[in-house]
Amino acid sequence: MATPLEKWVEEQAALTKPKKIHWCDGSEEEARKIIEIGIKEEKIEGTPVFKELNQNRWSSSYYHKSHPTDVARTEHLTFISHPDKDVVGPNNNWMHPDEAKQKMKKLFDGSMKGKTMYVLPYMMGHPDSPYAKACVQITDISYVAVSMRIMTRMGKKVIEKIGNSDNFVKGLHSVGDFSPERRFIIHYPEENLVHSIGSGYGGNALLGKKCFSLRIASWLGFKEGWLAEHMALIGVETPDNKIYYIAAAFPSACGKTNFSMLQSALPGYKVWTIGDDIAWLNIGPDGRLWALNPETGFFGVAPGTSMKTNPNMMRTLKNKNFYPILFTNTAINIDTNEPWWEGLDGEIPENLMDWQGKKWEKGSSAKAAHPNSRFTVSIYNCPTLSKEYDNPRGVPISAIIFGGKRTKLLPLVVEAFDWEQGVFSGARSGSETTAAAAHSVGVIRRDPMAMLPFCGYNMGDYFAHWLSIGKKLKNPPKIFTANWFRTDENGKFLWPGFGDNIRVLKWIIDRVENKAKAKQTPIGLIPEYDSFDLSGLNFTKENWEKLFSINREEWLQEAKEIEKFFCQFGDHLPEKIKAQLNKLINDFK
Ligand code: SAT
Ligand code: MN
Repeated sequence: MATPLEKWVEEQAALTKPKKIHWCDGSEEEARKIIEIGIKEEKIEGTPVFKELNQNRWSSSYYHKSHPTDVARTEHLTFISHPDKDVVGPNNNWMHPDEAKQKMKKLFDGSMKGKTMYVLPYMMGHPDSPYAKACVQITDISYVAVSMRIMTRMGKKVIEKIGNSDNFVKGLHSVGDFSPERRFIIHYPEENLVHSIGSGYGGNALLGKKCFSLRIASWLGFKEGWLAEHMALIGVETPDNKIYYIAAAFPSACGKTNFSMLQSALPGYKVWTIGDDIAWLNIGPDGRLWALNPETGFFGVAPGTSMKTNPNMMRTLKNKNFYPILFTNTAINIDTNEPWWEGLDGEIPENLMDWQGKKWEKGSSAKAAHPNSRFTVSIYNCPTLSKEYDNPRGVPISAIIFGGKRTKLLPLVVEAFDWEQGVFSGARSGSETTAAAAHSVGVIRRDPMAMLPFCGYNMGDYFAHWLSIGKKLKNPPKIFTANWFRTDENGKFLWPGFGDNIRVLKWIIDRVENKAKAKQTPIGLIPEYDSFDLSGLNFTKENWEKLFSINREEWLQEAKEIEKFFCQFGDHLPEKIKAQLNKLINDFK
């Protein structure tokens, strides 16, 4: 008798009609074979899926050039499919499951003809963790099969774990013809199911990542009493060898990966890495908040990564521990066959091939590496990996940080008065769009808890869920907001950032230990000048005042915009969040 898993795979094969089916065991040997197939057989518009890079300088590294229209997440083609539109909320695109299923059936029909169907059994979370989830993804491209080996715990054991049960998260993925017109990423939260077609790009195609571990998982968390969050997870070791665990939410392009492996500028302090993108937060048996990273790898932005900005990532990329390492849409040094990107250490090479496979003209204003070019590398390569990373329980959280990029308005660090106000400060947070889109520089995109593209249900209910988690915690972690990006009147960054962000973490820990002084303001508690470690930094009191200044007019304007944003959630917006907004306005009047 076929198991529910076997039956499901058979049904998908009957629909997509692959040439053959390969059940992956997740071994290194298998990954080598699949990469070989990607080099020799599989092609995207005539280009092999993989190309071997210089193995002497970048061991186990391979290059992948994606379809040129397929270089980022496509939020407008991403849907939550549930019978009730209201439940899905204004923060998601909605499609009725009947319509979605019908549409997808047509698109998947025969989509794997002539191709291999890879069946990938994987766990999100440590297999011994009570919080882990068993999943199976089907895909038709070697790149996704190999990426999933890096990003998740993949292997036969998962099949044993699933056994005869139907309790596993299902993901059906096909690159189809890569056409944006036939590209859809559809989540069915009631069925723990994701359909993805038309894209091979990370967040669209590695279904364990944003699709399951955030969108579907946020839904599970809402029903089961936990939180799936877009957060980095670190341990900060103090000079007396105590380790404090901190979860930090930042929107894309705010340096979350750099933060997760920060090299401390303060002697005696050290940051241990647990995760750079996703954290699952559970209320432990002791009533504290516990967190784990369900992933096992980094899918990081290459441009800007260097020995200066993130030395530990450069070491991770040169580590031989775990096979393989993938580079997607970077440039390639033609003479040495090494990956290259803007911001990498050293001279710009003489002969570069750009991310579209064309010779790059030196001095050209076009980028050689795509701005969203990526590396995919195992977390086990990371020299700062925390000893607690594989602990099935996760780690106890002492503090939560909500961040964003705000060149004005928001001080470097602010402590919330309590959980409720902390949830409000996460809910109102936003980030400025970057200079990449010239017309929209400085535009604020509200991005509550950095979850706007990833919360799988009505965000008003999500705020309420956050509030209810706080009520259930015996000793809720302190909540902070952080902003590394404030500028002075000449547009110059006020704060050095990177390794110096440890000073902010130190103040946060001192607050957790009731050791540092803080000053009350309408938006929360800010550091007293003499309670914040600026030792060894040439940082003037004048700059400090600018970094922590709170401008009444700007905040009243901000409050108006927050109100406008909140409005869309109608009666799903919790009264307590409304009350927090009113209090903010009154305190400034
Ligand atoms: O969604 S991805 O994981 O591909 C990248 C991101 O964090 O936005
Ligand atoms: Mn992310």
